[in-house]
Amino acid sequence: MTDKISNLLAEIEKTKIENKAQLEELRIKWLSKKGEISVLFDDFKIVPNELKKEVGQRLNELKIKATEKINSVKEVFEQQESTNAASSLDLTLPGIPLNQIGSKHPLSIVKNQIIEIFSKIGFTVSDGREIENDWHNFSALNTPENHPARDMQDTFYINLNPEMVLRTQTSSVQVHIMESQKPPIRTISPGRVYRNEAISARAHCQFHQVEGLYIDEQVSFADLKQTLLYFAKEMFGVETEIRLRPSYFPFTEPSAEMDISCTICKGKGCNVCKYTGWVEILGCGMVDPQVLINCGIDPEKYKGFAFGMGIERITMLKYRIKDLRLFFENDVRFLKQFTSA
Ligand code: 2U9
Repeated sequence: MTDKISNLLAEIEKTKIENKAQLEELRIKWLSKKGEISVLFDDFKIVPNELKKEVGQRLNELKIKATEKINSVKEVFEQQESTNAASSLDLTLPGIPLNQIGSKHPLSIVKNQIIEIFSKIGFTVSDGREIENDWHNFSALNTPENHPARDMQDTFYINLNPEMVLRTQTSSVQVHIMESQKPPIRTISPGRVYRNEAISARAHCQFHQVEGLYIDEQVSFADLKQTLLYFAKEMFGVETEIRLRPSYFPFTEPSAEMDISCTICKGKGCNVCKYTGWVEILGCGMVDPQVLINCGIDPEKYKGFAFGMGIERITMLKYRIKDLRLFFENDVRFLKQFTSA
């Protein structure tokens, strides 16, 4: 028995393990349940009592040596593997493409289109604040103290300062421009506005507008009409027709609402145009001389036209979206339909 132990110890010490397969082979040979060391432990039962202590110690020593050899070689192989993997990693390779790419929000797509259309005919883009004072949001725009738009039911007032509101129209941006710049002024102001409305498929407490303003020495209603015809054809297709209906706004005189020929039925009549052949898309008019005076511009010298549209309305018409709430819910099933746009 002691000879067998000595021979196996010598074998363990001198054996060179070259690869993982050989390592596994030797682990089974030496240390498995039916391996050579287990067989020796089984034979230990028949060792005479007076030798049990010495043989037992040698047997334990053998088992420890075999286990240490197997574990240390295993560790070396594992280290070699991880350095090989690291050195074969090419960090300059392009990334793996993801299937789920992001998409532009439909309101951004349409807003950018509107900006592009007007920038082709010389309109700049003006940005402004969303929290505005009473003067820029209402008074300068000829909206009197008792006007229903100023009502708490329609406008969000800032609790700490009743002079301040969440802007209800982006024309407030253009009041700032008129106060600080000399005509000619040709600008559009896209942006978010707020109104105290109950949320439904057709109304929301926040939406987006593009308001336009052109002020120069000789600006006429004909210029307004031609500009808006150009816009309608660019936005909805060359075959699109427009019509203007008289209307009223505190900041323009005369004022009008503009319809386009229904893009869905081409004027024949459908449920989108309520069988009229026409769909309203914006409001417009000649800037009221009092608004020019309010902003420090001489109405004897300068005239101007202005228009305003809701981006949601244009987007709903373009993409046949029936519920305004979809724009604000961030539902991926809705948004991913605009991936290619
Ligand atoms: C200045 C003076 C006048 C902008 C205009 C409208 C008519 C209009 C609405 C369309 C749908 C708002 O989003 S909506 O509810 N807008 O009908 N907006 S004229 O008039 C201006 C702008 C700036 C200094």
